[in-house]
Amino acid sequence: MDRETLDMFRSTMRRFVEERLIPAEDLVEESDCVPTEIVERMRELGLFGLSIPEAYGGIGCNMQEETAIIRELSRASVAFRSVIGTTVGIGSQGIVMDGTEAQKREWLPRLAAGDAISSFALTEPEAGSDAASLRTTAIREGDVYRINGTKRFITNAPRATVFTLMARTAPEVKGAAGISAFILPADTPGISLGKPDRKMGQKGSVTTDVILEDVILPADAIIGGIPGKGFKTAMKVLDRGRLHLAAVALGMSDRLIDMSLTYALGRRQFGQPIADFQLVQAMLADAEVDRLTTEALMEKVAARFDSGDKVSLECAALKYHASEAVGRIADRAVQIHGGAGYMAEYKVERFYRDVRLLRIYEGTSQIQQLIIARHMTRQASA
Ligand code: COS
Repeated sequence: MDRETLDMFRSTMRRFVEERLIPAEDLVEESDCVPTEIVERMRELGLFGLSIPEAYGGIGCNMQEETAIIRELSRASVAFRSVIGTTVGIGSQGIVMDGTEAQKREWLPRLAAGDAISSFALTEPEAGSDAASLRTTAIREGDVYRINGTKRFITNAPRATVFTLMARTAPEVKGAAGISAFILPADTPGISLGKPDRKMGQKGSVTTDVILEDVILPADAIIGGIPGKGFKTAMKVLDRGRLHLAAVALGMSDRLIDMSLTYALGRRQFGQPIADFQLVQAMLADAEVDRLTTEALMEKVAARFDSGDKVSLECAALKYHASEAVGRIADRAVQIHGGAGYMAEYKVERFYRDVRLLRIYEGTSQIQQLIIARHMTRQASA
C-alpha cells in the first residue's frame, strides 16, 4: 500500500470511528452486542479482509499497515475491533501461514469478504498459559479424525463460521509435538456452545465454551496436512497476534489521553484548570511517555516482522509493554477525572475495565516475561 492510500484508509477509519462507532458505544455497553448495521459497514470497508493476501480477495496489509488501521479502530470501544479481531488475526492466520493451497482457496476469500468469521480455539479449562498441555483429542479412524474435548473463553465462538482448533492427534506424545491444528467448520455435528461468559468489561465482545463431542473431521482438515505441527502454528499466530494487540492498546491509549486532556483543560478547581497543576501534569506526562514508548517499539517490531525477521522475543516484549502501559494510562485517566472517573457516564471507568484484559489474553504479562527471558538465556548460552 502506498503512503497516500494508507493515509486515506486511516482517515476513512477515523471518520467511521468518530461518526459511527463512538456514538454507538453506550448502546453496545447496554445491549452487550454490536449492532448489525455497524458489522455490515465494517464488511463494506473491507475490514474483515485486512490481513488476507490480495490473491485471496483481501486487502493484504502488512503489519505496519494493519497496526496503523487497528490503532485507529481501537480508539472506539474495543468491542468493535473484536468483531473483526479473530478473523483478521488469530482465527485466519494459521491458514495464511501454514495452510495448503486448497485450504487457502476454500477459506480465505470467504473470510476476506466477511462472509465467514473465524475464531481460534486453543485454551481449555485445564490448559491456559500451559497451552501445550491441552487435552482435546483428535483420534484418527481411517480417513477421519474423531474429536472430543472442551475449549474455554473462545472469542467470537457464537459468531464463528469456522474455528482454528488445536487438538492432540498423538495422545501418547506429551507436550507440543502431539498437537495438530484443524480447520473446523462451526456447523459440524457434535459442536455445542456454552452460555456467553459474563465478563468484567469488553461488553459486546462475546466469548463462550466450545464443547466437542464425537466431532468427525476429514484428515485433510489438518492445517498444512501434516499432523504434529499445530502447536508451532499456534505460537506463530500468537506472535503476530501480540503485535496486533499492541495496536489495540495504542488506540485505547490515544483515546484515554484525549479524554484526560479534554477533562484536565476544562475542569477548574482552586480557580484554574486542573491541567495547570503540576501533579496533574505529571500524570499526563507519564501517560504520554507510556504512549510514545509503545508507539516506537510497535513501529520497530512491525517493520522487522514485515522484513521477515524472527521476532518472537520482540513481539512478547511489545505485548508486555503495551498492555501494562495502557493499564497505567487508564489508571491515571481515572485519577485525573477524580470522582467523575468512577462514574459510567464519563466512559473512562469502562476503558479502565476494558484494558484489564490486555494484560491477560494472548499470553499473560508473566508468560511474555518468560518468553523474553528464555530467548535471552538461550541466546547467551548458545
Ligand atoms: N514460533 C515458532 N515455534 C515456536 C514458538 C514460536 N513463537 N514458540 C515455541 N515454538 C516451538 C518451539 O521451538 C518448540 O519446538 P521444538 O520442540 O521443535 O523445538 C515447540 O514450539 C514447543 O515450544 P516450548 O518448548 O517453548 O513450549 P512450552 O510448552 O515450554 O511453552 C509457551 C511455550 C509458554 C511460550 C506457550 O505455551 C505460550 O505462549 N503460552 C501462552 C498461551 C497463550 O498465549 N494463550 C492465550 C490464549 S489463546 S488467545
